Amino acid sequence: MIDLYTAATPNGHKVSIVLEELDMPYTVHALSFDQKEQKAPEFLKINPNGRIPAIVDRANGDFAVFESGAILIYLAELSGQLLPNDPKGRSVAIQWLMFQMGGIGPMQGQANVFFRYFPEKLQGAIDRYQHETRRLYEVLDTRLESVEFLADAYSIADIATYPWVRGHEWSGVPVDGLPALQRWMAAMAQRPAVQRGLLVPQRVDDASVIKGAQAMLIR
Ligand SMILES: N[C@@H](CCC(=O)N[C@@H](CS)C(=O)NCC(=O)O)C(=O)O
Repeated sequence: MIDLYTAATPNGHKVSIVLEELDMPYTVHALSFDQKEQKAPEFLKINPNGRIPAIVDRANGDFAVFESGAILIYLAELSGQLLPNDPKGRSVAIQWLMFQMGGIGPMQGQANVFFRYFPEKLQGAIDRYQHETRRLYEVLDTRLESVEFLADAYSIADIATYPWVRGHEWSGVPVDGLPALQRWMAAMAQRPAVQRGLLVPQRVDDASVIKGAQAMLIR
C-alpha cells in the first residue's frame, strides 16, 4: 500500500494519475497549505523539502520518496510499467521527464507566481516566464509532430507533463498554433485514469469516484 501526501496541484496530480494508471491501491493524505501542513516536523521526515507530493511505500519498509519525477520513476520501476526497459527507450522517456521537471514545471510555476499571486505587477518577470513556457511548449509541439506520445509509447513523461500544460490558460500561456500539442492534450484528457487522478485529493464523501484511492484527510 502506498501513502500519498498531496494537494490539488499539477505536481500532486502527476502521482495520483500514475497510481490510477497502475491500478495500485493507495491512501490519500490531503495536506492543507493554509495550515502549513507541508512544513510540519512530522511531514519533513517524509519530504525534507516541505512540499508535496511525497509517498511512503508501506509494503517496502516504509520507504519514503519525494520529488515528483523521482516518485514517478519509483512507481514505474515497482510495477514494470510506463517506462521502457531498453536503455535507449528508457533514456528517451527520462529525457522528456527531466524536460518537464527542469523546464516546464519551474518556468510555468514562476509564470503562475508573477502572473497570478505576486503582490506587485512586475511585467518583465511575467513576460520572461510566460515566453519561456511558450518556448518550451513549442519544443513539445515539434516533438509531438512525429510521435504519438513523448517517448513514443505512453509513459511517465506524458503523465508528468500533462497536468502542467492543461493549466496553460491559468498561466496566461497560449497554445494557439501548436496543433500537435493540442492533439496530445485531447488524447491525454480522454484517458479514464487521467480523469480520475485529477480528482485527487477530494472530499471523503466523493471517494467512490476514485478507483484505487482510499480518500482520507491527514487530520
Ligand atoms: N520539484 C518538486 C516541486 C514540488 C512543489 O513545488 N510543490 C508545491 C505544489 S505543486 C508545494 O508543495 N508548494 C507548497 C510550498 O511550497 O510550501 C516536485 O516536482 O515534487
